[in-house]
Amino acid sequence: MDQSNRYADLSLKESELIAGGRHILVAYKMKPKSGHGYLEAAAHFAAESSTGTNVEVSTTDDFTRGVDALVYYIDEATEDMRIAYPLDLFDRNITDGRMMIVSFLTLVIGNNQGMGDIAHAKIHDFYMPERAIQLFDGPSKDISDMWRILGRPIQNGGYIAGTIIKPKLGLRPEPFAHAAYQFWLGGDFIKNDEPQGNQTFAPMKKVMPLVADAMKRAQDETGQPKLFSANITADDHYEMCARADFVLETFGADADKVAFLVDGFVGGPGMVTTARRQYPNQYLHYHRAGHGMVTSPSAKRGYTAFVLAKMSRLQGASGIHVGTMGYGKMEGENEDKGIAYMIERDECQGPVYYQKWYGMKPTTPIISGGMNALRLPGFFENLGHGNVINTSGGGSYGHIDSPAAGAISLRQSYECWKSGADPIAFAKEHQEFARAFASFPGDADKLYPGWREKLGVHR
Ligand code: CAP
Ligand code: MG
Repeated sequence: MDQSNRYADLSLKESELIAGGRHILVAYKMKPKSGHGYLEAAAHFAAESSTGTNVEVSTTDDFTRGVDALVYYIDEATEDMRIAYPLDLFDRNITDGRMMIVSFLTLVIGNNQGMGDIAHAKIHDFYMPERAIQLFDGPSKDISDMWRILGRPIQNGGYIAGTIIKPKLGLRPEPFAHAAYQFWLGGDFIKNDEPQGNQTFAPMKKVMPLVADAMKRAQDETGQPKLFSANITADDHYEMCARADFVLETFGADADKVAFLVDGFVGGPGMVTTARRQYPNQYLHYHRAGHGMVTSPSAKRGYTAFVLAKMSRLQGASGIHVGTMGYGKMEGENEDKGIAYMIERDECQGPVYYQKWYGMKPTTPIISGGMNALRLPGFFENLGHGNVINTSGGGSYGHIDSPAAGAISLRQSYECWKSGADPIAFAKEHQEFARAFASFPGDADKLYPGWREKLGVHR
């Protein structure tokens, strides 16, 4: 059945839909299966994603038609399809009238992912009107809270040098806490690796008191505050809260220096929002393991990493991983810097839509995955600033001198870029940075050819 009379209106103007403020707009790359007309398939897609199904139902009335999602733009050649969703379609909390990401996902990327007449469809951008921005929680804490704790200016406070405890799994409580202590002697921020929780060989109740003690000792030793992002991910929100409460109690007077890490893609929006609402005083660290299954450029369904990050700001993530923009080990490209800009600015042009955030707090871009001191200068140059949290696991624990030297090499790398110095010249004056060349010779050969001669390293 061709539903394009009802679920498509190509005369609608995007600028007017935006000015009206009563629609959420979603831009897809959509391809119908062969034998299906583009507009017909698009209209069926909008029907399934809003009020309809594949046939007319007798229970439809005029009000129903008023909340239909409407296809307002198509370009078959580029697979572009844009749909306007009336705000009233979206589920609102009975407790406080607020919006929820789960309802957004259910409609805009729900049943339409399994339709028989659609070859594939993927969200590349979406636009939220001001009213919707008002109805999402947004972050309660942001990077300025971390800068404040670190004793830095709360604007432009700069690079936060972090790591992930490595090995990823297999450290028992004492070696785990020792690894943390060693990094903190040189760096600011440590996160649990996302699989680290309450394994039998490293029970949280044994590990966390030792980590809290390591933090105290490192603070005493260096005279600087330290930060720890504790993984509280769990299926059961009571379990998640039990972990969070235990961590806060354990860190005691240092609990303000604790962030909570939630593996939000595998855990889902409920987990993110529970953490956001139960612990508004803690920095919420959104880890996104698994996202590649939908966000990878090779995936033709789901949504992009840009969309994931944009949703995380609405949900209230204080920070989210945004990849390394082609400088690390995970998939990504230089142009992914647009992801960082969208979540950290108050207004920003996305791939399709210009989004205003109306004062919603920013979400920190967290840079992670195969990074080290040698790769960072190029990364900062591409991004144009260093107001990020970076976690370099291998890049710290792989430094040949020590994890503290690894941490210091990261900070020096930022200073090198910030001062506009030539990395080789800078290395001659900065021992830990120089030793990063010998620690990661493969990267050094690639990024700084001739480094051995220039630095006088002959082994
Ligand atoms: C990085 C990491 C992170 C990835 C996730 C890992 O370790 O801990 O989980 O960064 O990717 O397990 O690989 P290394 P993304 O620093 O040792 O590479 O940040 O893109 O979500
Ligand atoms: Mg990890």
